[in-house]
Amino acid sequence: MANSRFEYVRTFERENILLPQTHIIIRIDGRGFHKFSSAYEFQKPNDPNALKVMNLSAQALMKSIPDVMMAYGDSDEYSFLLRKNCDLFERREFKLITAFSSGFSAYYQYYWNIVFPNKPLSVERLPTFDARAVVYPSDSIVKDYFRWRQVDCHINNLYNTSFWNLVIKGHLSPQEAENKLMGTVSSDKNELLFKEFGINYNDEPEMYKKGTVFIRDVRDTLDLVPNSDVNLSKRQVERLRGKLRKVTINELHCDIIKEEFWNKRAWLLK
Ligand code: DGT
Ligand code: MG
Ligand code: MG
Ligand code: MG
Ligand code: MG
Repeated sequence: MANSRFEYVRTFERENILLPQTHIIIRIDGRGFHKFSSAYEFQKPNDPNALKVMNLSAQALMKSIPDVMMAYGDSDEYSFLLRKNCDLFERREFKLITAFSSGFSAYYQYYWNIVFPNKPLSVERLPTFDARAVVYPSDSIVKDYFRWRQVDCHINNLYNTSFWNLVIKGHLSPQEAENKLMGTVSSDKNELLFKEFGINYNDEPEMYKKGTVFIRDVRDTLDLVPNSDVNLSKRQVERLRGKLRKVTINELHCDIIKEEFWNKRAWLLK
């Protein structure tokens, strides 16, 4: 672009460069999905097809950005873990979060039309997602981050499963169901589900209880991910990204709280 006397306006632009050699996690979350899910009549408490749209979108985004090593999601949210040393968009925060939120929103609309051919999206209520990026300085905090999201998934799912059984099968009003659950702990809800509705919470689908995990499974090519990118040329980094792009992405619905998950997949945090 030719220099012009207007060029100075560039000096007003600001970048936030995320700290190098730290783990970046980008979390996207559906905007106003409380209303969105009721407008499109999602099944309660979990709509398997709506979750499928979320999962297909997360997987597609992960495929298109080889620096994403892992994704975890439930409800209307997904968290994406970037390779520790990755230099995607020179780690510019705004570029990262806008790319993830717009990318995810585009995939969501694409897959919605495939999964719900009989529920066209209305221009008045389109699905969009916000995004935030956070850097975490240590492996243990990254693990705790994902544990936090999975515990949140569990607590919400147990509550929602109890709540909607009380309303749909127990014929309580939403207010009555809320009052009944007030002050209850997990064991109370497990007992209520079993005694009143014959539901053993443990038998609920794993995807609902644990959420969905996607991992880029470099198990067989462990040396693929270098300990540091510092000495890699631009070409070497591109070659690495090309190789990562080809690695299989596996879908899991497993416990990510126990140390075992992380011990088995040390490359995720490399
Ligand atoms: P936000 O994120 O501040 O823009 O507001 P919301 O309304 O998106 O709130 P959030 O993200 O805390 O909660 C997610 C909402 O989406 C929550 O009301 C439940 C709803 N939702 C997500 N997945 C399902 C589903 O599979 N079935 C049903 N019935 N609702 C769902
Ligand atoms: Mg929210
Ligand atoms: Mg939301
Ligand atoms: Mg949410
Ligand atoms: Mg441009």
